[in-house]
Amino acid sequence: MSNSRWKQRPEGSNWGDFGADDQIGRMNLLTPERRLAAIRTVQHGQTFCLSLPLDYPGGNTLFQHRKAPRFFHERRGEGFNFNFKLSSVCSCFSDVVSDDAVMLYTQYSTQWDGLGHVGQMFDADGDGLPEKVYYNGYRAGVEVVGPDDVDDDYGAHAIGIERLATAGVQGRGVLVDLEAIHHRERALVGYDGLMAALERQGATVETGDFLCLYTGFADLILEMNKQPDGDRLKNSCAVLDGRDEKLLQWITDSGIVAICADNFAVEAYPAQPGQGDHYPGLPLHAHCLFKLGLNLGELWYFAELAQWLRANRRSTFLLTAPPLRLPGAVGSPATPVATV
Ligand code: UVW
Repeated sequence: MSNSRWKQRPEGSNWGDFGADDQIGRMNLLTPERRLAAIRTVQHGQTFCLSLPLDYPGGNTLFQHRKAPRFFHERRGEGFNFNFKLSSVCSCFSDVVSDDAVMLYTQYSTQWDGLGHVGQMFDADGDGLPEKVYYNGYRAGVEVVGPDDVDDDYGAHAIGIERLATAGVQGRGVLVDLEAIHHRERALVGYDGLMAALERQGATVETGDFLCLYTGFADLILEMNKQPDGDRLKNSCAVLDGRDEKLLQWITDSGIVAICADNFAVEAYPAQPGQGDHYPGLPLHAHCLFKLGLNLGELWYFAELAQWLRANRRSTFLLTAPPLRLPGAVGSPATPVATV
C-alpha cells in the first residue's frame, strides 16, 4: 500500500484506510446511526458544561510554552472600541458598544488536540531517512507549515482543526470514572486498569464512542484558584500508560473516535522510557494522533457530570463538542456539552 505522499506507512497505522487524502481519521467512524444511538441515551434533557473557564489553569507552570488568554482592544477615535459611545458616529445614537480581541493559546485550557499537533520523524518515502510526518503522510514544511518554513501563511493547510469542526463532533460519550477508584492518587492506568474500571461500572465501549476519562485533575486545578502547584499536579490523579502496547491495541480495535480526559495530556508525560535508541516521548499521542488520526481532548471538566452519572448509575451521555472552525490551527479550545 502506498500513495502520493508515502510509500510506507507506520506499523499499526490506518493511513489510507479512510481514503488517500483523508483528514479526519477515526471521526469517519462516527456515522449518523451512531449519533442517533447517542441521542437515544438522552432521558432528562439536563446538560453539563465540560469546559473549564478558559483562563484556568492560571499562569504557565503546567506547561511553560502556553500562556493564559490576553485581551486587546482596537483603538477607535480618541479611545478604544470598548465602552464606545456610538454618539461619536451620529449624535442621534444612544448605543454603547464593545468588541474583543484575544491572544488565545489554543491548547492552554480545555482543548482538542488536532491531528497536526503531534507527528513523528518517520521514513514515509522509503529513502532510508526519516522526515517530519503527520497523520496520513501529511508533511511538515509541505502541508503543515510553520515559521521555520515560510514567512507567512503558515498553519496546517491539511489536517487543520477546521476539518474536525465540520466533521460533526456529536456522539455517545462513555465516562470512565477513574477518580472513584484512584481518588487523587497518581496512578498509571494501562489496559488492565481501564478494563477493570469499565467492568466496575458495567460499561461497554462501542465503535463511534468518545472515551471520556474522569480523573479529578481539572477539579484540582479549579481548587488551586489560578495559582497551580505544578509539582502537586504532576504527581496527582490517574493518567493512561502510553507505553502499554495492550492498551494501544485496544484503542485501535475499540473503534472509539476520540479520548477526552480532564488531565493535562491524557497519558503520563513524560512517559516511561521506551525501547531502543529512538521512540516517541508521547507514545499515546503518537499512536492516536499520528497513526490513527484519533483526536485527544485534554483538560476537560467532568466533575458535575461524573457526580450525576454516579448517582444515576449511568456511564453514557450525548456529547456535543466541536472545536473552533479556525482554519490552519493544530488545536482548539472547546466548550463541550453533555446531555443526559
Ligand atoms: C503536549 O504537547 C506536551 O501535550 P498535550 O498534547 O497534552 O497538550
